[in-house]
Amino acid sequence: MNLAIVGATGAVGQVTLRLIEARYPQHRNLKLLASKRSAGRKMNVNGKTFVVEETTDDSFDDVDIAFISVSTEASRRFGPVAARAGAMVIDDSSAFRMEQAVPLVVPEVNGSDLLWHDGIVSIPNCSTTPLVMVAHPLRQASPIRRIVADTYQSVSGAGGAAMDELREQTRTVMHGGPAEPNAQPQRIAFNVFPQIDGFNETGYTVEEQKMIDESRKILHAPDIALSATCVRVPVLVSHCVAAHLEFEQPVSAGEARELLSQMPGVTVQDDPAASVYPMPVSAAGCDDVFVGRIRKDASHPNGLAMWVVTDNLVKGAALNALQIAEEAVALGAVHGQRR
Ligand code: A2P
Ligand code: 11C
Repeated sequence: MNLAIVGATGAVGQVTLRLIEARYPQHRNLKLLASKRSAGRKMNVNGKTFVVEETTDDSFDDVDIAFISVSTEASRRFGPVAARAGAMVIDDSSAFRMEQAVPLVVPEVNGSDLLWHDGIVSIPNCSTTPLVMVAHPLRQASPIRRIVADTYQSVSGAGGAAMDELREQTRTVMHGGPAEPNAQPQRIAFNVFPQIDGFNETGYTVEEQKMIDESRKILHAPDIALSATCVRVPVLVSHCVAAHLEFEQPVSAGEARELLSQMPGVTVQDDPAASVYPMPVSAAGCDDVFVGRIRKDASHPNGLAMWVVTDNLVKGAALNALQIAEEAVALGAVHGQRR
């Protein structure tokens, strides 16, 4: 298969290349694409030197699968172009996620939705994926009525420039200097702020509304009541979610631990007496969604509370995209309904 990585120089693109080396060490049929700024830059993947090319309308001839991790604007421009050229597009932006003809896929949850794609498949927002990865197996115990999810999101969700800004601001503040925000709406060093993306007229941010809409679509559960508060924290990699789930019937913490430990891609880390629970520093670089602090929700007889952490660049983005490609190959669905 010929694979194109659009945004190969970005935070997610770099992780995609590392995962390609780990999962397909012989694969060299790659095209590395980015903006004009990076054209000509050389990058080594699987022992071969590739020259990064500017993404243009002609970039996708002979491409079987295009992984796109750029801005929403650039996805809107190049996604349809790549799909028309015959590539299966796996897009990491919010550009197409809520379109009816576009499956929004976490393979462990709704992989069979790949059977009806029409050229473009979206991957969810990196804070939605960990939430549905834990909600899905718990539905075996009882249907979910309501979810309240509060996130603690690392700066890498906002891209490489925001990561540089956290490093730089931290150094500056430590030396008594000012901390002017540039890549983010507020100072991030030694601070947290409850704004990721812009605000809707409802008072929710776009990021919070994505968690609500995307979770319902992936879980095929339009009636689940959902609320989210998304917060940026001064962490480089990994997003955390404090999740409160209300079920139709009571579900015990033990039952939840059992179901979660059987879910592919989920690891239970839950031994509070030994201070064992998931954290960004231990999840960073790992494939799985980690869950701990699983307990009865003191505010509701049918509720459970838990703490969920995942590497937002890995399962939150690059790994999920590669797993979609693998699942599409296994289902014979790379070309979707187009042919
Ligand atoms: P470039 O490095 O050339 O700017 P991040 O999420 O870390 O900010 O990375 C964004 C990625 O999207 C980078 O690889 C960036 O390339 C790429 N990108 C941004 N705008 C475009 C565009 N118009 N066409 C193609 N790639 C783009
Ligand atoms: C963040 N979750 O942490 C966002 C980035 O719709 O894919 C991902 C935005 C998206 O800033």
